[in-house]
Amino acid sequence: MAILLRCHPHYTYTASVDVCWKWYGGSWFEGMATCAEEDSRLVVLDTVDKLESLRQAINSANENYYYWVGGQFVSGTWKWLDGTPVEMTSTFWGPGEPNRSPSHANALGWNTNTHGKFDDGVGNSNNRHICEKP
Ligand SMILES: [Ca+2]
Repeated sequence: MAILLRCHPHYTYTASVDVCWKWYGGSWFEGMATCAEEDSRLVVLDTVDKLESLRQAINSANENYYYWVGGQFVSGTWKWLDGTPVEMTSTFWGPGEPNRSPSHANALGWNTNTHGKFDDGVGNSNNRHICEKP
């Protein structure tokens, strides 16, 4: 009998939101490439449930860090990779964010070290990034 696995063996499964995910090190741009190589994408944290469930999983694993996620500042607005808008509320963004500092801070970061919410940053800086596999 075949055994079906929900996730690729190297990915973590967070059942509450049915997400397979894994972090790697590198820039936002490297994250785009790394995830694509694995037929995944930079994670889209577009619901409170997904944000909170993954934050708790990362916190439980003692892997709090500044992570790149799948959003960017395009044509004057913050968008997820699927083109939907990033909700511009304090539910998703840390205090004072996005501050576009420096002005080319066009990549969406997620600071699980501090407020557990979004913080824009410069995409070529090395942090961690999270891929999610559909
Ligand atoms: Ca910022």
